[in-house]
Amino acid sequence: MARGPGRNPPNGKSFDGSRRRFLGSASLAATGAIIGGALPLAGNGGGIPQAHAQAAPAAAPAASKGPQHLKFPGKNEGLVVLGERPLVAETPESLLDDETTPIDKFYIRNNGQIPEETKNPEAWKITIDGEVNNKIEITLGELKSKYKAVTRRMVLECGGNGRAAFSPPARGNQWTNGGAGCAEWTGVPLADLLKAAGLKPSAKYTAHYAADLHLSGDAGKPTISRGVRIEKAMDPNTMIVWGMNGQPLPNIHGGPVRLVVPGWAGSASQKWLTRITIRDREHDGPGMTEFSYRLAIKPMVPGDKADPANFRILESMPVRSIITNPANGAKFAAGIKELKLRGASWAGDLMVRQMDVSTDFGATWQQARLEKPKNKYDWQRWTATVKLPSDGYFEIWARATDSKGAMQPHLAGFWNPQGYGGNAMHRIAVLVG
Ligand SMILES: Nc1nc2c(c(=O)[nH]1)N[C@H]1C(S)=C(S)[C@@H](COP(=O)(O)O)O[C@H]1N2
Ligand SMILES: [Mo]
Repeated sequence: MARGPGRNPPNGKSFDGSRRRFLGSASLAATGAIIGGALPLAGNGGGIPQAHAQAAPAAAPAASKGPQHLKFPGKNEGLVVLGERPLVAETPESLLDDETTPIDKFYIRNNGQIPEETKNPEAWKITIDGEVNNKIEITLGELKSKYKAVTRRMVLECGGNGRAAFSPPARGNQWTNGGAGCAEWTGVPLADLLKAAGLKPSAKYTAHYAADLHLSGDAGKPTISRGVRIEKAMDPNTMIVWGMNGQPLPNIHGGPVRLVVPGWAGSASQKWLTRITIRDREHDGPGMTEFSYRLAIKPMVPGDKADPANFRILESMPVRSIITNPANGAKFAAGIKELKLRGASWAGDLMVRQMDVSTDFGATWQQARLEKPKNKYDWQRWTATVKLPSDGYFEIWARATDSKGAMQPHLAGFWNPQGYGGNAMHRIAVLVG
């Protein structure tokens, strides 16, 4: 098969990721040092510890062994491996406690093979073609010298984040809430390049291509190729980036250069970016069709056979919040009467307008203190101090409400075969005394 229209010869060679092992020892999991899996959460099917309940689908035979921790150069061993080939790892909520997610704690999502790191990042080429007046071919070095760089702190979130809460289980990586992170991205607005290229009136949609090889090794098959409506591509927050937290963008996160399309499913944020083709219609690359990154228009019966005609593309991600401290399963000395909580919240293209917490299974709620974002698409950190009436077992529940009034539900609703849009409240269990 010939290479797809937008596919450059890869700038870097790929190697077969299957020859590497990314699993660390299970010892961390066993000690419960990072995630306290030892305390059960109430009401989720007979007191199964949450970590196990979430890994229950048949697709995850490792469930009984507990979380499998990541072993990867430069990465925190608290990350949990959801898949080895392709490599996918999520960040437990308690590791998302930093204002800016450090690179070592940032989640990893690959669909294909991980390319070998390029030896000459400045010579990396990006092409912009399709429905433009002037096709652009630019190296990363030229991009850095010709355009004005900006830095913004923005959330990147996998479209499937929250999927593990669906019942019956939905197909795909069983993300809990850890398919998200918030980093400082440095690069140029994609709009600046599109303006230089000159969009034709027919320009409707983008199509993104990259250098990572398909798992099959077939160079003619894009691993994943998604796109966005031209309005989103022209949003000044949609960026081509080469810097992450002040460092050169690491290879595992798509270095030397990637897209960041904030607020929308992370799959639009093409890593190892080589080409953007402007199309006169919705893109149809791998990841765009049937049930991929799509939600049911007319809500369907959970688990039923789905009809592709009833699906529309997922764009903005739903409102979500996490408790980042304490960790699920934390134990406290007897007699403490209050608990300080910290967390994060975000809402796709929207803002979070209110954050609430409960210590009594949602019978009563208390408003948390919500911080302002640094810039649009930054997450909003929150804090709260809750009183505990006695020693014993408590659950802390957290829920965010977005700027249009939508609040996180108790359950992952609006079931769809690949489990998008699941934004159930985050719950942790704690034990006092
Ligand atoms: N080239 C390429 N880009 C990609 C992917 C991929 O497999 N290949 N995965 C996408 C998905 S599904 C997500 S959620 C984000 C993950 O980015 P990260 O690994 O830096 O966290 O990258 C996106 N960009
Ligand atoms: Mo993703």
